[in-house]
Amino acid sequence: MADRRCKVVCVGTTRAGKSSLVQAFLYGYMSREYAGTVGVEFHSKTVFLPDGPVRLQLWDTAGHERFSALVPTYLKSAEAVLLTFDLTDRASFDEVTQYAELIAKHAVGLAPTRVLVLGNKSDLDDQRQVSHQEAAAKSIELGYDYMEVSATQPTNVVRCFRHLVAQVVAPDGRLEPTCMSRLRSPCSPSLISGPKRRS
Ligand SMILES: Nc1nc2c(ncn2[C@@H]2O[C@H](COP(=O)(O)OP(=O)(O)OP(=O)(O)O)[C@@H](O)[C@H]2O)c(=O)[nH]1
Ligand SMILES: [Mg+2]
Repeated sequence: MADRRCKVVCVGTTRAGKSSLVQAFLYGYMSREYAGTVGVEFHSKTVFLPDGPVRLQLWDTAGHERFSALVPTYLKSAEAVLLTFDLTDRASFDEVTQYAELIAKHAVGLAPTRVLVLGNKSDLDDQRQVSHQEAAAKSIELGYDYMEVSATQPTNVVRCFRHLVAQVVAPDGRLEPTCMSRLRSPCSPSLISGPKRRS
């Protein structure tokens, strides 16, 4: 049983793939059928880090605007945030700025290192509307880290959750050892780190 708990709030435009990423993380697969989240869904899973187990409490919020009033409530007690957009949908990337404003307003004092921007659906490279460089530059400008993921394949799914939790467990901004070694590997461009600011 893990003593340490970490509350992660998933935000982002509707259909960006938040619930699919959570499913892929929890079960290793996702359903292709779209079933929009109604309000918010809660899940939990223990992640084993070098410093010990951490019980992850995942709050998967609905991106549809009719539920937008709920998001601030969950951001208020977030210890970490996954901000997902769809790489094949320019409009969802444009909303990253609005979500960053929401985070700044409601997750008061949350260090930017505890926010990870995810460009999802990297498997649909031929339909991509946002380049890796542009998304990484925007994330760095906001002080956030950036990673490209695919819930379908899945690619980088476990890694993004582990990276985020490691930021909470080691708030000095250093990456957990497994991430450090991967940063030197050929897949390293998938994780771009923003400047390490403290709250
Ligand atoms: N090709 C591809 N499709 C994906 C991926 N992730 C999600 N999808 C599809 O995108 C659609 C939306 O996925 P959801 O996970 O329901 O999106 P959401 O962000 O939770 O949406 P809301 O609950 O409305 O906020 C579904 O049809 C998924 O099958 C991915 O990595 N690749
Ligand atoms: Mg959902």
